[in-house]
Formats: sequence, structure tokens, C-alpha cells
Amino acid sequence: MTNNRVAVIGAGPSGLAQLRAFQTAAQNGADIPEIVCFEKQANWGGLWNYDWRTGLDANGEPCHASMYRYLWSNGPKEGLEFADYSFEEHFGKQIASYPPRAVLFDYIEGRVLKAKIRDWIRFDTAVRLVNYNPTTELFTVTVHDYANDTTYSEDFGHLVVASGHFSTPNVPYYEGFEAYNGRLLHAHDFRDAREFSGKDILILGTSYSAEDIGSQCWKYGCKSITVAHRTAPMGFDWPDNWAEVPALVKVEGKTAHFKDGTSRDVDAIILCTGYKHHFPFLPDDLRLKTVNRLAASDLYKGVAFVHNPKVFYIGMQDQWFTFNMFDAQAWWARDVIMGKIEIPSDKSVLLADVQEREKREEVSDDGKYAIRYQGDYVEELISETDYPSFDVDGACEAFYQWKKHKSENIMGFRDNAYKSVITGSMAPKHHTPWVDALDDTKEVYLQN
Ligand code: FAD
Ligand code: NA7
Repeated sequence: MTNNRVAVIGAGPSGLAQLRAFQTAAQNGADIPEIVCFEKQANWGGLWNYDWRTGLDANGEPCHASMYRYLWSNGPKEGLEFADYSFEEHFGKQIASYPPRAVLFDYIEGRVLKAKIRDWIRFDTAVRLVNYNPTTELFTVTVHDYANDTTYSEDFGHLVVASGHFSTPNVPYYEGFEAYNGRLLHAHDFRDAREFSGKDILILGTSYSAEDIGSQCWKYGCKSITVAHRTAPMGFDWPDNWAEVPALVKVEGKTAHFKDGTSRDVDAIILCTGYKHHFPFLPDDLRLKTVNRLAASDLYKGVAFVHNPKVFYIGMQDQWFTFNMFDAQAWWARDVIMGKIEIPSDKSVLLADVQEREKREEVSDDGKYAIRYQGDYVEELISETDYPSFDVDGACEAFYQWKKHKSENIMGFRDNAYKSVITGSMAPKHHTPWVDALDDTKEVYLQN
């Protein structure tokens, strides 16, 4: 008898998208395979499930959480809205465009509570190892069940890896780090900007984490922010106590020395130096090796692993689109597993697909081009499944506006509002400017 059970690793937005995709098919009368989702944390939501811990989690596993207190969406919610579950459906009204983490967690959870799929997830269960047997064509998944403190293995016909890729920090070394007389941490371990109130901080990196953690520290009263760039400065119109400087060369005591010969004393160094795709539970023949880019390596249609197309990776790209892109991928993977979409048997066709995506990404490093590129990708996938079609052009437009608003006012861009591409209604302006909104609770945010 064929084993068509499906193992899903991770119950973050990507894993939940996979569960929701199958549940929708079942709701529409399809005969779906058994789905088992393994989640190492005690709750779902992935990064949106806040954890105050750093280092190891309650079970001694590497702490997955990289999100911090007071985090508000760094892009407009109109770019990530689920096509099958609008913000209005969840909250009973339209809400402002840059919700804090707790609000987005609530939204993510609302869809899966409605779908009643919690029973498909085995919580507190970390995947330790996966093996593929080419003779039986089965994956043996070995897990640690922390609730019962046992390990066990089960066989599956397909594997969906949805374990995220913004959790294992990329931590570079600079001369003098070992003797630095201040607080030195990676963004993954950053939890509360108030810790840095009154301090001079140095940030390495120039991407989302650098921009947002710096902005948070500024908002909650740090004394000064210095951002060192390895490649190019971010170039926003920063507040007066914010400086962008060339790359860090070394640290002596509390003094940071930069490439242009200047130096400054800093109380803390926050490494906003990105993350690694890290799958310690996968053997060489199943493990994705890619950098953080739009055309992730070795994934046919950005989803099926070219070296074994019974393995699907959800959400492994660098992300402009998030929740709705994970949905598009999950619906597509579901239809492959259920035999509705056929993956070409000739591996060279799969490799050519990957190469074409890489080449097209490399045409330009302009942000607008990248947004359109990922928008086209989302459109391509949803055109092949029954995922509800939505106005992807409108979502791209929200992202273009967001970029424009950031360049106009980096500390004020979250005060703007955009139109939902799912319901067509305009978001209200938030009741309090972001710089003054120190309370990020759901109750306060929803007081519109
Ligand atoms: P994750 O959310 O990382 O979930 C992966 C899940 O897999 C976790 O629950 C984890 O516990 C589980 N897991 C991992 N390993 C195992 C294992 N071995 N066994 C069992 N379970 C395992 N996106 C936005 O759209 N807007 C934002 O504002 C935004 N802000 C962000 C801010 C930060 C600081 C970071 C790091 C990311 C942000 N993102 C944002 C992007 C974020 O990656 C996505 O929104 C989303 O969380 C990705 O979902 P995922 O399910 O792919 O991964
Ligand atoms: P990103 O977007 O991967 O950016 C990583 C940054 O780190 C980028 O600016 C890099 O600079 C910089 N980097 C990497 N290595 C080094 C070293 N060795 N020295 C100095 N700077 C370095 O990661 P983020 O954490 O900002 O964002 C990830 C997600 O989290 C994102 O989706 C958000 O939604 C939140 P480079 O340009 O390569 O010189």
C-alpha cells in the first residue's frame, strides 16, 4: 500500500499555510492524505509567537524566537493579507496598516482556529533527523517528544520543510570582540529596546533588522545610534543622534574603530548581520543550501527540491511578500502531493527552471524590480491552483508606496494607511503616531 502521509516541519505561518491548504481541499470534498505537523515550540505562530527567552528554549532546544517587544510590522499589512481570510473578517472592522506583533499573531491564529486544524500539530516535538529510503520511497522522521520525553520515528510519503530561516544567527567576528567591555549581542537575542535607554549603541548591518532595531532603540530613548556598513549606508534622513559610518575594523575596550580612521566609544554592539538557512535535522541529500535571495537555490517553482521533488520547502526566499506567498506555495505543494500538478521527471527541466529564476532576479538590484519579481512569482503559483486570486498589482503598489513613505520619513512611515487588496476598503490612520505609541498591546492598537 502506498504511504501518502505528509510530514510538515514547523507550525509558523508557512507550516500553517500548508495545513490550511489541505484543510480547504478536505472542506471542498477532496480525499486528503493524513497530515502530521511537528512543532518544537508549545504553540503555533513561528516567529510571531513571542518568547522572552534567549539561547535555549524551555526544552533545551535552540530558542527559535527572533522577534522582540514593541515590534510592529515592518511592511504594510495590505501586502501580506490572506486572500481567504481578510483582516476585516478577523477583527470585524478594517484596522490600521502596520500592526504590532501581537495583532498579527492574533490574525494568523484566527484563520487556523476557524479551520480547526490544531489537532494536526504535535507541539513540543522537535524533529531530530529525517532519512529518505530510495527503495521504499519513504521518509523516516525521527522526533523528540518533550511532553513525554521520548523519541520515536514514523514514515511519510512526502516531506514539507517549513522551519523558517530567520532563526539561526549569522555572527561575524571582528578583532577585539572577545575583550569588548560592553554588551555584545546578535539581533536574534534582542528583546527589549528599553535595555538600551541612555546608551550609545553601535549596529552592524544595513537591512531590516538594523533599521528597525535602531529605530526602536531611538524611540525608547537610547543616547545615540551609530550604524556601520560593510557595503553601503541605508541613507535615510535619520534623527540627529543617528550616524552612519563605514565598516567596523576592530574594537579596543569600549572603543569601536571604523574603516575611515574614526572611532567612538559605545556601550553596546548589536549585530544585525542576518541569518543562516540551517536545517540540522536534514541529511546532505535533502538539505537546502542557499543564501537569502528571491530565487532560492535548488527549488523548482521556488518550492520543490530539485534533488528529491517529494520534498517541499515553504517560505525559504528572501521576503517582500510573506503570508500570501507562503499560501501560494503551500496550495501548489498540496496539488503536487494530491496529483493535480505534475512535476517534470527530467531533472534538467527542474534545474533550468531554477536557473531562469536566478537570472531574472539578477537583472536588477532595484527594490521596485524585486517587489514586482516576487509579485509575479506569487501570481504564477496562484494561477496554477484554486488559491483565491487577489489583486497582486495592488499589493505591489502598497509596497511601492511603503518604500516611498520610508524615504520621506523613516520614523513616520508607519503613520500611513493603504487599501486592502482583498476587500477593497481603506485602512484607517492609526490613532497615535508611531513615535509616540509606546504601548504595543492589541487592546491599545485596536482602539481606532
Ligand atoms: P517561522 O515563523 O520561523 O516558523 C518556523 C517554525 O518551525 C517555528 O515555529 C519553529 O519553532 C519551527 N521549527 C523549527 N525547527 C524545528 C524542528 N527541528 N522541529 C520542529 N519544529 C521546528 N514578515 C512580515 O510579513 N512582516 C514583518 O513585519 C516581519 N517582521 C519580521 C521581524 C523579524 C525580527 C524577523 C526575524 C522576521 C520578520 N518577518 C516579517 C518575516 C518572517 O520570517 C515571516 O513573517 C514568517 O514568520 C515566516 O514564517 P515561517 O513559518 O516560514 O517561519
Ligand atoms: P538581512 O536582510 O539578511 O541583512 C543582513 C545584513 O547584515 C546586511 O545588511 C549585510 O550587509 C549585513 N552583514 C552580513 N554579514 C556582515 C558582516 N560580516 N559584517 C557587517 N555586516 C554584515 O537580515 P535582517 O536580519 O536585516 O533581516 C532578516 C529578516 O528579519 C527580514 O525579512 C525582516 O523582515 C526581519 P551587506 O549588505 O551584505 O554588506
